[in-house]
Amino acid sequence: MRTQVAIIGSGPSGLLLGQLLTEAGIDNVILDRVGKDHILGRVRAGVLEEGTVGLMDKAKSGARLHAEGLPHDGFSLAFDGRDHRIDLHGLTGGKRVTVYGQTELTRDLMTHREQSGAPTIYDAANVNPHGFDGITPYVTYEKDGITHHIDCDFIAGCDGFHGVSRKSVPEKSIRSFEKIYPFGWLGLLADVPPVNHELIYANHPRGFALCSMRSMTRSRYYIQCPLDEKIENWSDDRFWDELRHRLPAHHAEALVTGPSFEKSIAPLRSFVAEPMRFGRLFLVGDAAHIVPPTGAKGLNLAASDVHYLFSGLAEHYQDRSNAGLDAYSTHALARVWKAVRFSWWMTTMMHRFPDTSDFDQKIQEAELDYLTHSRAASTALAENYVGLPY
Ligand code: RFL
Ligand code: PHB
Repeated sequence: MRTQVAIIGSGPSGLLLGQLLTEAGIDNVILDRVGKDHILGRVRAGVLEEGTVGLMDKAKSGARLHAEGLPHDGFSLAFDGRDHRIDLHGLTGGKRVTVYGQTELTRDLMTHREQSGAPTIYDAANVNPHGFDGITPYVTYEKDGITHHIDCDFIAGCDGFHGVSRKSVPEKSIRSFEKIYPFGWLGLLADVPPVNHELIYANHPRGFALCSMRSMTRSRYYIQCPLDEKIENWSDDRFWDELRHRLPAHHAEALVTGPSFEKSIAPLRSFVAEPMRFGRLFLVGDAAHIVPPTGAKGLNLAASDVHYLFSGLAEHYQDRSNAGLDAYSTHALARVWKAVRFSWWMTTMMHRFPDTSDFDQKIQEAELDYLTHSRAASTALAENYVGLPY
């Protein structure tokens, strides 16, 4: 088999890149080691920047997102028993975010890909990129006991943090930067109306909490937990009690509870691999970088990587110029590091760290007080939250 771009990974970055390429008349094949239902079963991101929404439109996959996504003009920071609203719309000159689940975005891209007839190979075992340091790269995979071979011009490594693409690069050619946080997030999904019409990020002496949603009838809640916490120790009742403790009283009283249908623990990490290009192999999204979810940036960074790579590939095929591809790593990393900084800062400001000294605690309180009372500081937060330009 031969294609122009072989894409490893059928998560949001692989699917979005694939759809943009297909719309531009550039052949591509997507390979994933698992099946469609497995991918759609992952509950992850919920907040989309305007740039991400724009890319979904460009990929002709944005119709349902516009019909069902919830535009949010602000969110609350809760601490000291009170709510402080960050007016995203007012502080950024009219920008907003859209609350729409990653699962739904992925489903829309998959549906559109099926309609366009572009090939996706699910349940492909032992996917491996080869020859990307030369001019004849190819990808091999196994399916039904047979080894297959796909010749291509370029390989896009969209295979997430645990994927094969980054690991295929010789160690001496790649540098990584990492920070592990001493806690995780315990998340729950339930078909109950959200406690507030906007998101609430709460800093409480018992730990961080986040009230998010997927629709006006489906809520997504998170609480900070120790890294060694076991999911089986958390009944729904225990989760709801703990969440109530961490919210200002008026929210705790308004909280509607019900049976959960998903509960999981995610560790928090910041990670960046540099560079993001190795000859004809490009790393995209979580394959190249991870951020803690506090700033809602992971999926949005995957989308901005896709923007830079798609522009470079379109330029290559349509204008016979490699300028965009040559600049991919530099352009993508400049935006990545700003989002890594923002996510680290939000995480540091909103969580309780096990080794916090009284001094550190006072600094955190002063920061929150400054942030919510200074228009300049709130603007910097809002500008980053709605997404830096690309
Ligand atoms: P994905 O989604 O991990 O997809 C990678 C795909 O590659 C496949 N794969 C392989 N295929 C073939 N061969 C191999 N060897 C392979 N290894 C892996 C996998 O099966 C998979 O299908 O990466 P991608 O596409 O780069 O997308 C990144 C996003 O998923 C991620 O950044 C976000 O979910 C992060 N994130 C959030 N981002 C936001 O922008 N806003 C949010 O509100 C937000 N909340 C979150 C989050 C992530 C969370 N968790 C659990 C990590 C909340 C949470 C709790
Ligand atoms: C979510 O809805 O899953 C979500 C929202 C905001 C975040 C992280 C996760 O910062």
